Formats: sequence, structure tokens, C-alpha cells
Amino acid sequence: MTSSDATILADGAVDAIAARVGTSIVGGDSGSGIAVGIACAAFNGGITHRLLSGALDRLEASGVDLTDVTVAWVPGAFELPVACRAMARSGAYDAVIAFGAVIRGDTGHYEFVAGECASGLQRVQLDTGVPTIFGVLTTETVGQALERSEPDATNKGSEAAITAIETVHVVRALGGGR
Ligand code: INI
Repeated sequence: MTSSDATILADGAVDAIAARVGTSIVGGDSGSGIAVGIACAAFNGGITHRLLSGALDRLEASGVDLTDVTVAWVPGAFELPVACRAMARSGAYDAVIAFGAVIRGDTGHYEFVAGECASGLQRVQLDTGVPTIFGVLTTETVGQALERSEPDATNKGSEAAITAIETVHVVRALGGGR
């Protein structure tokens, strides 16, 4: 057994828990009727564009009407929280996604940019109740960032898109959201 075998949620595990408790809430994967706001950093834009493309492919494949998607470009990852906050507060989106790429080799202030971006985005979703997805790569090297934005099923933008949809379903079922 590899460590990933041990950490992946096993087939049937969620159903087994559901059979034991009063209520089990699981995020659906249909994007039908879901409006999404996306903020994307232009810094390291070769990477963030790959994340954004992966996300749009996955949103579309999940049933999101791309005319219900807004993309706002900001200069860098540090500016993502303020743009996401504006989108979340507008009441126009069921979920917001932030795309950025902070690469340690590029900057002496990696921790500040990456850390403030992450905590700012968490604050946005807790303050507004609108799911705000952290689609920001924080890597040691450009190679790692390229690897995580390959145009395939491992693309982190694609992962962020399905995370947004699933979280919208869970938050709605719990009586929250916009
Ligand atoms: N912004 C990024 O999105 N990624 C980085 O790797 C990065 N580096 O390396 O500095 C970066 N810096 C810019 C920052 O996000 C702000 O745009 C800038 O500090 C102005 O507020």
C-alpha cells in the first residue's frame, strides 16, 4: 500500500457513514444554474492562463453556462483577495475562484505574497459566506508550477472548478450561500 492509497477516501466510505447518521450532505457535481466569478493574476500569466483554461473546460463540462462566468484580471496574487471580495459581495456569484502562481524562486517576499493571498481569500469566504476557492499555486520552482497546470485531469484549475461546484451544493444544503 502506498501512502496515497491510505489517504484517499475509500469507495463506499461516504455511504457507510451516511447509513449511520441522521443527515449526510455531499456536494453534487452539476454546475447547472451556477454563476462563477473568477479573479486571475497576470503575474506568471503563462501559468495562471493554463489554470484558468483548465477551470473553464471543467466548468463547461459540468454544466455551467460560461456566459454566467465573469473573469477579472488583477496584477498579482496579492490583489486577488480584494477582487474576490468585490465579486463575493456583489451577490451575482454562487462561488468565486482565485487563480495565481507564486513561485519562491521569483521573489524574496514569497511568504508575504502567498500567505496574505491565502489568508485574504479565507477571510473573503468567511465574511461573505460565498465559497471562495484557493486556486493559487505556491511552488518552489517554475517546473512544479508547470506540472500542476498541465492541460489534463491533474490541472489544478480543473480541480478548483469542481471544488467550487461541490462547495456551492454543500453550502446551499446547509442554508448558506448568496
Ligand atoms: N505575484 C504573483 O502573483 N506571483 C509571484 O510569484 C509574485 N512575486 O514573485 O513577487 C507576485 N508579486 C506581485 C504581487 O502579487 C503584487 O502584485 C505586487 O506586490 C503589488 O501589490
